Amino acid sequence: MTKRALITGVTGQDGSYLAEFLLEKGYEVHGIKRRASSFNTQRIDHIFEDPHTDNVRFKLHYGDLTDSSNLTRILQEVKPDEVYNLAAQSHVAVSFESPEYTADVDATGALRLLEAIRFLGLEEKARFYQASTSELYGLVQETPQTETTPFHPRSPYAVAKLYAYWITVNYREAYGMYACNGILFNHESSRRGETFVTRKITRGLANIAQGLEPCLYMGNIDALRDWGHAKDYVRMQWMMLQQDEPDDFVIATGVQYSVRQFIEWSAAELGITIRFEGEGLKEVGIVEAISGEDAPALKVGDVIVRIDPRYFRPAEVETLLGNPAKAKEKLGWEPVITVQEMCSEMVANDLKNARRARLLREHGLELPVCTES
Ligand code: NDP
Ligand code: GDR
Repeated sequence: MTKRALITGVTGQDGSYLAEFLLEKGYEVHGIKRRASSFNTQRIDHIFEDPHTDNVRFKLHYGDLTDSSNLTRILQEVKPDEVYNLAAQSHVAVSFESPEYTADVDATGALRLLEAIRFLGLEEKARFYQASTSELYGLVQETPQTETTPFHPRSPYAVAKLYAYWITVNYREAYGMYACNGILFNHESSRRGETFVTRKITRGLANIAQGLEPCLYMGNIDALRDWGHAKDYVRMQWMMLQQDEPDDFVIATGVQYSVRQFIEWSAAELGITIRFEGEGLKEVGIVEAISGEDAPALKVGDVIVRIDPRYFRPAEVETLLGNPAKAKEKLGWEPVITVQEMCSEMVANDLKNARRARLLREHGLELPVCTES
């Protein structure tokens, strides 16, 4: 029997990789996409199947985590074996600007899905994955963080995700549902949203190197994160739903680096040696040396990184480091792609985009380069 999966957030970074992964495994994959005034399916266009053809295995449904009746109807129609709840207002800084909306989508949204599964009597059939997060640890109580480290969320996003975490545990305990939390540490890729720090850096520096932008404006570059590759992490989301018993798992690499280091690596990928000078808001990143031909717009001494207080958060998560021992032992999971390999992939992708934009500009076919991030 072909297994059927329903993915909320299918148009996002993880949703797109997970959809690819499940299609390769032979699943029929249903995704929920939001109505938008412009196309929002760039990450999944390559796996789109014309609904007019036979044996379509990838199907999209309009929906929103704020709309219970819509979720209930989709679940009733699809009757999935596995539900992956990846949809969220996922930007921590934005959650301070839109706390109520973030709670509605990220906290109540998870409840709406779980309750719809129960209401339809699907709780014995449908296995449920909740996209939980290392942001739950926030002000960390223990390093490295494990499944038993106490939580102390530091943003409206993290507080909303705390509710989603516990409501998932609660439905497992109260109704015997196969419901799991993946407590995932930061994971990135060339499909990462442009306003998350890694992508902002790789895209920003590639644009600067090609003369499309003058400078990268950053917030707290001393923040430490445990970064992995999204492809490794979606494999784990599926593995969690294939066990005999439901459980919660930390997914991380067990290594942490600073945002500053990620800037240095990304610059090095472009042949730029960067030197940081000054302190606090006055700190700048200066080009110290250039090799190769990827940064034709730059010269030694150019200031290409500055600090902008706009990108500091009202409450910061300074450091995160996960211990994935349980996932390794119980599921045999290990990340394959290193953070340096990931950085290299991301810079190569953004350099290709920047070169294309520069060529268009040179031929008078200029595309706007959005620097707001
Ligand atoms: P993205 O921001 O790339 O994707 C979020 C997805 O949710 C998009 O498809 C978005 O749609 C959709 N979405 C947003 N709001 C709604 C809504 N109201 N109703 C329905 N869909 C909605 O996130 P990632 O792929 O990076 O992350 C996936 C999940 O994992 C998220 O829940 C995130 O919080 C969580 N997480 C992510 C980590 C990471 O490092 N990437 C780490 C730990 C947890 P649209 O494309 O239209 O915007
Ligand atoms: P995070 O990711 O908040 O950890 O949440 P993000 O990449 O936004 O920030 C990581 C760290 O970098 C610092 N930082 C900046 N961040 C952004 N976005 N822009 C900047 O200019 C900047 N300068 C410094 C931040 O302050 C922070 O410390 C991500 C999301 O994917 C969540 O959905 C997910 O739950 C967690 O990872 C795990």
